Amino acid sequence: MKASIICALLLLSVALVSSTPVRAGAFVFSSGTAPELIAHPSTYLGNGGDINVRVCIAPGSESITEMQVAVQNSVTIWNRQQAASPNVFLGGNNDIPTGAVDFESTLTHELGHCIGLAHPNEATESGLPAADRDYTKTAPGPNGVRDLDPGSDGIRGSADDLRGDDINLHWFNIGSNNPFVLTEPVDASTYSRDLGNLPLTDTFAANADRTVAADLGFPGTEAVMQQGAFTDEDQRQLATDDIATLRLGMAGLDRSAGTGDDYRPVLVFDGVGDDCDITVQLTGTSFAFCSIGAVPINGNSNHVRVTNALVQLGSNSSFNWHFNQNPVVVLDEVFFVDGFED
Ligand SMILES: [Ca+2]
Ligand SMILES: [Ca+2]
Ligand SMILES: [Ca+2]
Ligand SMILES: [Ca+2]
Ligand SMILES: [Zn+2]
Repeated sequence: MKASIICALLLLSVALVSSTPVRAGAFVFSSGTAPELIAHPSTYLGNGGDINVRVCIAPGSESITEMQVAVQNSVTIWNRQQAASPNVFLGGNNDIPTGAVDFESTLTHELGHCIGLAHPNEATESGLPAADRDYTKTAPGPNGVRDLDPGSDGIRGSADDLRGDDINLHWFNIGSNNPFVLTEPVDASTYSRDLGNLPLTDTFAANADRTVAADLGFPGTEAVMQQGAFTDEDQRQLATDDIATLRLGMAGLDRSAGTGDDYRPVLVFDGVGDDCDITVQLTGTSFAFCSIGAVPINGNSNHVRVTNALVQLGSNSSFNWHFNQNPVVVLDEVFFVDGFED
């Protein structure tokens, strides 16, 4: 039996957007009062092109030497934007010792938070019991509670869920409501969180959870941003939902792909230091913890950029981390074909 462990996502503040802490959506800081909010990496100021996002290891971290390859791999994986299916490898299908937790898989999830992505599921911040956390990310809506009915297929988070007045926060592709298929161009003409844009037979946005994936014909696949890690689990490659959400942000402030404000985040590993956009530290007793703030871009309350991102993963004495030492291949060509080829 695998033990499930979960990361915490601490949203420190959004200056001028909300004076109180808000819950995460498919984009961090989206909420029932700001469901359309899109969060961008810290260095996006509304101008198009490549934007560098520097990633450092904190000088006071444990295991600085051991984590170098894994940190660089996570950086490469986000830059590469290549979806894999399957992308979940358990037990004998990975290089992780039994009982160990994969540092690289966990860090890749955390880096997603640092560049604006939230959990696509009703994660711990929903307050729901573990069994219900595979439902699609929402705000409770007017009745103040999350309405949870898995529908006739019995699968939580699938397209036939009945969610009452819950406010959907998960962006879905308008044509298919399938988080494991990418619809081009990725922008607000093809992706929506308005349930009125669902296919006629669907009642809610489908989540990118592994059970839903298997039901849709993509076994062994799950969004990296889905909360919940297991021992002896390799989830080092992104799924389509991760990339679609990131690319929706990359369409820029006008939410239209192919215009001048489009950008591409380029994460840059900058060694050991404390002046980076994202700092990674191994310390403490919490499993994995990501704290971020955000500020509006150009006074636009529906677009924020993440600030001061700090990732803390728990100490080796509390967690049995496995540090991957095999560099992933950098495929430069996929970066530049048609701008944003996946
Ligand atoms: Ca293993
Ligand atoms: Ca269902
Ligand atoms: Ca509700
Ligand atoms: Ca644009
Ligand atoms: Zn998380």
